[in-house]
Amino acid sequence: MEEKIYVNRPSLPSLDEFIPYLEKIWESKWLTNNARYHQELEDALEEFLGVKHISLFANGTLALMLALQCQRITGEVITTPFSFVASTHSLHWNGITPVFSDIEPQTCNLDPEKIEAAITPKTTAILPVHVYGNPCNIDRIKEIADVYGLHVIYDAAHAFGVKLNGQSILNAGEMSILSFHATKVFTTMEGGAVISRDEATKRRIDYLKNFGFAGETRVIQPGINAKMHEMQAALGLIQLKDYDANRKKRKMIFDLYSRELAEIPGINTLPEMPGVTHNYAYYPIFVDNKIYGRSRDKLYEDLQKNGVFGRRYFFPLISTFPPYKGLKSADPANLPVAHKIAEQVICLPMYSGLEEITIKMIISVIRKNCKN
Ligand code: T4K
Repeated sequence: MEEKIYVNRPSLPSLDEFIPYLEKIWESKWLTNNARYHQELEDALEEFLGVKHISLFANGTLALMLALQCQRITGEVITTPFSFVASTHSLHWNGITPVFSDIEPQTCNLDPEKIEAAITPKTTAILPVHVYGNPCNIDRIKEIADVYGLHVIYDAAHAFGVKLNGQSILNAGEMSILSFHATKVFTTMEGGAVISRDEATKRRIDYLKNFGFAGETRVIQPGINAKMHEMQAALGLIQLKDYDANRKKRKMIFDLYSRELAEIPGINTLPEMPGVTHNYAYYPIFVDNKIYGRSRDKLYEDLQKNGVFGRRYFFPLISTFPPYKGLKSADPANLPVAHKIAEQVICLPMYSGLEEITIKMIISVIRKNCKN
């Protein structure tokens, strides 16, 4: 096969749609620092996502780092090893010690029932991740946080547009962060956001991402430059118009995968989550090699030989990387479920431009490999 099939591809608007926005930026000579499109995108996203106080960022990693900084989180923070490495790096950059806690197999998210055992006198917060956009058990996490007086900041990088019982999942916890990276279902090339609960917190976040400036001459905090610029914001405005149509296409792909893969022994998928409006950002499969008859890595290689470049999100676990593997909580004995899942997972290609013929080819490679 000539063309490579990647795990993700951005759904871009036509250049003709983008050019008028660029012309306006050129005319105005306002390129960044909370200019017109930046303001318009904040308003549009608040309305679209059903959240109140959004602050746009240059990327999701800076959004996470500053959310933690804003809440003055220190000491130890309980988090998941099964995520993109930026989740834990954001703690490290704040001088915080990550404490890894195991995940639940049915969602791949932090297992709330394991959290209490990880709490110490130094614990100040929980940093859960809505992995693949599947909501964490937000009620149980809130209960634990309330009992122990902990902050909760959600890494919602995968959860753009996700709802639980009709309500945005981004309103859970004290803050949520989003990523608008090129690989996400809503992209500004690079980009991200922090969702705060009140105006005062949003103001603090906005100071922090602009060097700590509160006005022309007053610096109130050692902030950083984490601002989104006008070209990113313009792309976001156009992307938003296409989001629902693209989600509909992803849902069709998701359903097709689910129907066909259900018949292949040893290929497991995540169970339905009642009450969830999904964004269909990822399609993870979990290879049970005893039943399937081949290892995950063998299937991964065979897919690549057929031009299909899925990804093993999230293998290796963050807790196995050199900066973190020496931590007591990184001991594999503490994280058996995460280790098992990281050894089984492949995220299959999932994006609105994926054609049915390609999906059927991917499924046939998976079926052909099955030794049962
Ligand atoms: N928290 C979580 C839970 C996250 O998943 C992420 C990011 C963050 C925090 C941090 O947010 P950001 O600071 O990134 O906003 C990718 C992304 O770089 C990363 O944003 C994302 N998570 C992570 C899950 O995936 P890689 O190293 O797998 O990306 P890459 O470049 O290999 O791209 C994957 C595939 O996507 C490519 O094979 C082809 C396609 N692609 C990629 C790019 C960059 C395109 O078609 N066009 C593109 O421009 O990390």
